[in-house]
Amino acid sequence: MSRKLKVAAAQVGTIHANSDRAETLQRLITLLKTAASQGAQLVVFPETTFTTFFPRYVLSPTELDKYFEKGDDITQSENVKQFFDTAQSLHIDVCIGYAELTSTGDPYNTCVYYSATQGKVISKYRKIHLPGTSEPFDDPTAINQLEKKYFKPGNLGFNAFRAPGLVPAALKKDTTEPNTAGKGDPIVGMMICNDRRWPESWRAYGLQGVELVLCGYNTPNFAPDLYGEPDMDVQAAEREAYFHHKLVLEYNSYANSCYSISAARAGLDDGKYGLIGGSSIVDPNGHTIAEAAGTGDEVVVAEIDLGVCRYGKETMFDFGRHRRIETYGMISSQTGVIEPPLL
Ligand code: CDT
Repeated sequence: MSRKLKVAAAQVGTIHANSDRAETLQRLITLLKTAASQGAQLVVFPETTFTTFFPRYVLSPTELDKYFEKGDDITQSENVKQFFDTAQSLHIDVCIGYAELTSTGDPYNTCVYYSATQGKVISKYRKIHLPGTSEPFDDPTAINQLEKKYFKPGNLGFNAFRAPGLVPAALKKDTTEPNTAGKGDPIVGMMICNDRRWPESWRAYGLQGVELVLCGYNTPNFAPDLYGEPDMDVQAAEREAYFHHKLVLEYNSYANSCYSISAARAGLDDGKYGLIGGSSIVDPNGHTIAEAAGTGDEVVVAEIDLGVCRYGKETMFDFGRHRRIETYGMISSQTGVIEPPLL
C-alpha cells in the first residue's frame, strides 16, 4: 500500500550567543516558507532551534533564563508565536526543538510536533539521553556541554503517535478492516540529538511500529574532552563526527524499517564553536536519500513512501517473529557495564 508524502529537514546555520532573537525567528520562518514552496508537508527543525546552543557556556541563572521558553504551550510563547502561526497559515506540520521551562519550574530539552490539521501541538518529547557533564571542566580551554546541569532528563518516555492529515485516505479507527498494520496516519517518533546514538531510543519506537523518526541535533565538530579520539585534529574529528552521525541514522533506520529525518543546527557559532551539518532523510533500507550540502540555512526535501517500511517490518525485522526477549533482560535492568570475571 503506497502512502506517499513530502518531508523536509530545515538545517539552521550559525546562531551566535548575541544573535538577535527576532532576526533568528525570521530565518526560521523563511526556511518554513521555502519548504512549503517545495511542497513539503512536514518540516523538522533542530534541537534548541530558537537560540544558540547555550549548554556550551557557563551561565548565571539570569543569563540562562533568557534561553528558555516558559509555560506549557510553546505556540503561545511571545518569542516564537509567529513561527507557529506561519506553519498554520502554510498548512505545514512542524517538529521543532526548544529549551522548555515548565509552569512548575522544571527545565527540559524538548521538542514538539505541531499539526497544522489540528492547529495545535499533538505530541511533546523531552530529551532522555543528556550528554556532557553536570559541572564545567577545570580546563578553561575545554568545550563544555552542560546539559546535565541545565536540563532534567526527559520524563515523557518514547511515545509514538499518529500524525493526521499527511497521507490521503488514511484508514480510520472505526474501520472494519482486520489488518491495520501499515495503514492509517503515519506513525511518528521524536528524539533529540544524543538520543540518536542509543539503539534503545529507536527500538522503543520500533516496537510501536514507527515509520518516521524525527531528530534535531547540535553536534560539535570538535569536542575532544567529550568524544572522539583525544589526539585528533579538528579536520579528523569533524570527519569522524559526520561519520558517526550518518552511521547511527542509517543503521537504526534500517534496523527498525523506518524513515528518519534529521535536522542540524550547524555552522560556526561565536567564531569558535563549530557544529556539523549533515541534515538528512534516510529510508527504511538505511540509504540516505537527501542530504544538506553545507553548514548554512538549507532545506532538504524528499518524497517518501511509508509503504516501503512494510518490507523490513514483515521480513528481517519482523519483531514479533524474531525477537528473543527472554535473553534481553539486562538491557532494561542494568545501566553500566558488568564485565565477566577474570579467568
Ligand atoms: N546536543 C547533543 O546532544 N550533542 C551530542 C554530542 C555531545 S558530546 C560533544 C551528540 O550526540 O551529537
